[in-house]
Amino acid sequence: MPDIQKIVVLTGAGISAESGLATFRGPDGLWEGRRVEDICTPEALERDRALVLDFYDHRRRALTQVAPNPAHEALARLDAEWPGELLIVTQNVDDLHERAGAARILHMHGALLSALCEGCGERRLFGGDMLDGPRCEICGQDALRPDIVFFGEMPYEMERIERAVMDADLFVSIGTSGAVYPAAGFVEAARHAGADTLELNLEPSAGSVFFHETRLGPASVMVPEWVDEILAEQAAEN
Ligand code: BJW
Ligand code: ZN
Repeated sequence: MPDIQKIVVLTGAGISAESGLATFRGPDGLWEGRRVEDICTPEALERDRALVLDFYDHRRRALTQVAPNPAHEALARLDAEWPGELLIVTQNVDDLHERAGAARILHMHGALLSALCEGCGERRLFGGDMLDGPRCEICGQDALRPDIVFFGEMPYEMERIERAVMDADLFVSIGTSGAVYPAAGFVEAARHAGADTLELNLEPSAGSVFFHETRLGPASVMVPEWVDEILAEQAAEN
């Protein structure tokens, strides 16, 4: 492998599947018969606010029943031990990367444990239920919604992510189907800018052809193997 300093890791629902959180587009997909594109929109929130708040209240409560798996733990180890630049960009709204100990992470699609006030725009840590829940602590309005990026909304921290992707020496995608943009386009951007690109997934994603290498298997096995490998290579070079 050429000299690698700057790594960007993109994670998706597949990394949390073995912790017991359902993916979106698999046979046991999260929306059971409904298309994610139909419920995860600002229009759905406007049409049936209670349904959407209740859906995310259930998901928030489910977080207490799950724990990080060896894939989250391996990325936290990479974060602790990698001496160069690292950015873990997760599309996931769970907090399993943080609970495993990762610090260099951002949630581009928002977070279940955060509330966004439609009245004043404030984002706050939030651990309870939103349906019949509290008012905004800042402006007092009854306007809290899940701090989740719906279809048609701009993902968080795009400037920072795009800069990291364009600068990366290595771009690694883990457990994502490559069905949702802009995340699905990161591999082409990184490769075009000169990065090595690696995919770790259960099956080839929609964008598999854009990766230099694809390794197929469960994240709990493939991610620790890759982290061991890259840390060993780094140690051998120094
Ligand atoms: C395992 C495993 C194991 C299983 N081990 N692997 C037409 C063309 C192109 C784009 C568009 C278009 N029309 C509209 C768009 C844009 C739209 C979009 O992409 N739509 C597509 C449907 C086409 N995107 C947007 O609207 C985004 N915003 C936007 O584009 O703003 C404008 C903009 C312009 C310019 C620059 C930047 C922005 C917003 C997207 C918001 C997505 N929100 C969601 C829901 C939020 C969270 C929630 O409710 O939980 O985010 S949708 C859902 O999909 C969720 C996920 O983060 C996201 C991606 O899913 P993911 O993680 O890939 O999961 P799966 O289930 O699809 O795949 C799991 C994978 O894991 C599979 O491959 C399995 O094989 C694998 N796996 N077990 C390893 N054990
Ligand atoms: Zn407010």
